[in-house]
Amino acid sequence: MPPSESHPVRRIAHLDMDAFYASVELLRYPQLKGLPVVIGGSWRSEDEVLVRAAEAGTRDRIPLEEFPRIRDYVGRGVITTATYAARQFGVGSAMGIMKAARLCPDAIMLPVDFDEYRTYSRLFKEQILAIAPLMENRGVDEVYIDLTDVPGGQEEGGRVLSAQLQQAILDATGLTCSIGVAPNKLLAKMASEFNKPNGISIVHEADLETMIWPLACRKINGIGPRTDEKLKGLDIHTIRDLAARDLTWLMEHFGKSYGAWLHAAAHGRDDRPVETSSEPVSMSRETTFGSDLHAVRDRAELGAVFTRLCEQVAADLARKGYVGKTIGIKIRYDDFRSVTRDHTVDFYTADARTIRQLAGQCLKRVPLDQRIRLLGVRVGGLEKADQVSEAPALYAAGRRAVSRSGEVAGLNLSLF
Ligand code: TTP
Ligand code: MG
Ligand code: MG
Repeated sequence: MPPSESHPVRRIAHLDMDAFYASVELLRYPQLKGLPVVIGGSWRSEDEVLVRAAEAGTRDRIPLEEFPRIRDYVGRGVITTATYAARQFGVGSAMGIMKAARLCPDAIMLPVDFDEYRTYSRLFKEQILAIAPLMENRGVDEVYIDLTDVPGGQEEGGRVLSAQLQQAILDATGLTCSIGVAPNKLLAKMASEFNKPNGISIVHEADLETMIWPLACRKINGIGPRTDEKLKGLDIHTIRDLAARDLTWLMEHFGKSYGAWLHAAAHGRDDRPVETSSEPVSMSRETTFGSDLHAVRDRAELGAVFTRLCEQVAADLARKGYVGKTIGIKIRYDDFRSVTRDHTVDFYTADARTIRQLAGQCLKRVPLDQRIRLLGVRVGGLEKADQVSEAPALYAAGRRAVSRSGEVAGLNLSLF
């Protein structure tokens, strides 16, 4: 259908906060502006200086030399994010702290404060909603916004309204964000990265060949590392390469539905609506151990951690009013290899013991002869608790009987 006054061109924005966790921390410590700062790691004695300053109301006056530095960190774990100054050293999200310390030893390292990030997340989203009510939550620091019918949303392809959104967010929070506006979510998501930080990028349908096709396939949200490897093996590197393959060929190599999706994505086609009440699809908890644990030797400790993770996920579900039917685990070994296993049952649950039972079954399906550095528990396939009927207690009781008899039968797999 050609655009007309009653059917204007879709203008979809993707808005993503810049270096979000780090930028929120910089609001507390403005003296760190422009410096390499990373966020991550667990609390340690060096962080006491931050606590004392918070109590005394002097956070913005902590002298630079008193801030904890990454080179002094001896624990493990990964960085959640880094300021743009730190990124110049090659430091970034999900990087091991040890590696980051080698790349930029002088970087200041601050512990994470999720409550604070959630507060700012709510705050910036409220600003958007006041201007453009069709907003889809995509996590703590990003949203899609349908600008199509918002007054001024079509002006300069959405640039005018985007600037207004940036200003409103900056005024309310002191934080900057980047916005991409395009005919759909797929392209908007890519566009929001074009001019980071504090940028606006406008992509029209006609810009596909010049702005999108030169990009690596991996830039498409939905092409993960495995597909990317496979594409490379087929000599497909850029989105242009992908667009050059025909539909049937892609369906032969990637299956009917994924092949068709790849074809559409390469041509910039995506009609997914902006979903205003986006619900979470899963909830998870994970923990990285202070030192690697062994499944047999450290069985008691691992078992206790495992139970606690299940209880935490159950509490998260209860607090948010969800139940789920896919229970999964994640393990990262000492060589950084990760495995996940999940299991879908035919009822919904938010019960800690049921989750523990089912997650325990998943655990039996992974090799446990190697040391473990991370353990995680996840519940997916979520529904609102008041929309479905739950049968956790009954199931948990039945399951216990099964696992007891399993042990009697000599199935020595139930490690936890
Ligand atoms: P991102 O939006 O991916 O990153 P960012 O906001 O830090 O930086 P950018 O300017 O490039 O958007 O993620 C938002 C927050 O989510 C980030 O500040 C920290 C957290 N996060 C993690 O904890 N681990 C991760 O691997 C990633 C990618 C993000
Ligand atoms: Mg971001
Ligand atoms: Mg983001």
